[in-house]
Amino acid sequence: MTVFTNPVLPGMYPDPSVCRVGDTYYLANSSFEYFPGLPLHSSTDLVTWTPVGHAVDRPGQAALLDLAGVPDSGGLYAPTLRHHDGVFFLACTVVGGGADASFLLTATDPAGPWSDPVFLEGARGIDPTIFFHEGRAWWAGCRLAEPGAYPGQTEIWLRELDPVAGRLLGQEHILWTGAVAGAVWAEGPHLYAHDGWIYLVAAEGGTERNHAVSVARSRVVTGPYVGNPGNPILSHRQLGATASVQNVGHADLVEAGDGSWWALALGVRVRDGGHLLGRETFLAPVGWESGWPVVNPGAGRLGERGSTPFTSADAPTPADLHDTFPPGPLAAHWLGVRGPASGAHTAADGLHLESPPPATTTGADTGAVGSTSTPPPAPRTPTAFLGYRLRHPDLLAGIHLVLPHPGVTAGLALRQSDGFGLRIELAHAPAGWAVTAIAREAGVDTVLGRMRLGHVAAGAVLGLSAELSAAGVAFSVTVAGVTSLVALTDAALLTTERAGGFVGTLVGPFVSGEPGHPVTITAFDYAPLP
Ligand code: 6LW
Repeated sequence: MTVFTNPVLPGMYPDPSVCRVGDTYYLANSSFEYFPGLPLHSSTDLVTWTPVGHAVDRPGQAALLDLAGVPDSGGLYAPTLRHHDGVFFLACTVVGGGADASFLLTATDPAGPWSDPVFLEGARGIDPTIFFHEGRAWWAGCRLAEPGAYPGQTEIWLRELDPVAGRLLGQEHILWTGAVAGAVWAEGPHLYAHDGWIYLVAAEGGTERNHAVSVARSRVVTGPYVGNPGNPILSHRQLGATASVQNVGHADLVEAGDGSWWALALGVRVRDGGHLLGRETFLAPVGWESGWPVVNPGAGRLGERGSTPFTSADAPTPADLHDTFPPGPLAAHWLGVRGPASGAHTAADGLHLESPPPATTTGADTGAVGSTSTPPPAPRTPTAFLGYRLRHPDLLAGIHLVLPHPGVTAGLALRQSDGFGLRIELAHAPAGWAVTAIAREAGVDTVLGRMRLGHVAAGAVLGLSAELSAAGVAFSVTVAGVTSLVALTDAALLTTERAGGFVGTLVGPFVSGEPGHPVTITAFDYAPLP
């Protein structure tokens, strides 16, 4: 038995999709504009999730997907992961780039290599799913109904799939428009065979407070589907604004080896009316009653805790991180924005992070990949940034850096989007070195606090940190072993409720200013606070 606390996969891991191969479960999540994209985890107990890699981890894949051209919260949406005949299939959509289309990736080992994307002609909309049944393969997706009976009405459509050629075949079938009349965004469909029925599980209500999961069933995959009279089978919308976990929806079900069923769904942890960790992956048991799935029987919502009857083959991933950027490839927990962070290199003394030249950058925070036909959504300063997912409501994160060249600015950023974030930065002004804490809201920077350091010896190592708690975000600087508070500020502008979009907050080092002067970051530390 393994006891769990929800979320089982904390931090920005939305739109979970899960499949089982023998005793091992594999999980895929959305990753939007970040690279490497489409994180994959494995587990033997459905609780302890170990990173196994990313389905999009080559610059060439990012270029084919035009990741460099996607806006904030565009990019790689809601994937579906399935395993059939020894092959992993991953269906996904890239949104907002030049490509803006659904595609298929395949691999025989989830750790890779994954194929280049195969774009499916005619696969309109988002949230594709794949279903292998009785020797045939099917592809379903979600798109706006045109014309819809009301604004935001979507339809779940289905066609047969040739999984080898990556082609849709035959006639299209409209399966479902959602359970509740007037509900927007029936989306995130998944199909399952159970007890002589085909079940269609889909989210609806939108990924905000009204999010929910509903189910319909049919004797044949092409329909007609009849809704569960007990719909929705999962939501927290009825709990009201004070619930600590909200926006629950977008579930994928999996049958365990012992015949038990489980759901992985997204939810958000709310503090002061908002969430800034992004949409996280939660686990719930699923029972069957009168031919319909019941999520968390007897409770009807996600539990704070629970247990599975399985044991883990892996040790849990430690919550603390002390990364000294050892020579070699950058650890996969580091994310680049819209492509690999090209200004980042590991060396014997740590990370060398260098501002990209203005002429070749496509925007903040990115080592651009591929060609960019779409202009960036907002003017941005060329910045090199590496991001690490925040996973805890209370945490301390910091970097140590060697005093940089006076022509560059280096710091620690809490990134929500290009337009929204908080940061602390070290820069040289005529009066000497100064550390400044800055809030960025809707693209406008406001100074929160500044500390003049005056003369600092060349080669000195300084610390910059951000402490996140119910009190807000405290930015501090450490010079010669003395730590001083630079600013204490509200964390609200890191929340999705304020910044919009689909992603959680990342923390990590950034460098802007003159190219050609890499800044040495000797360590990054992250630790949850009690
Ligand atoms: C995704 C949709 C959703 O495509 O949010 O919560 C969208 N569900 O299914 C972005 O993650």
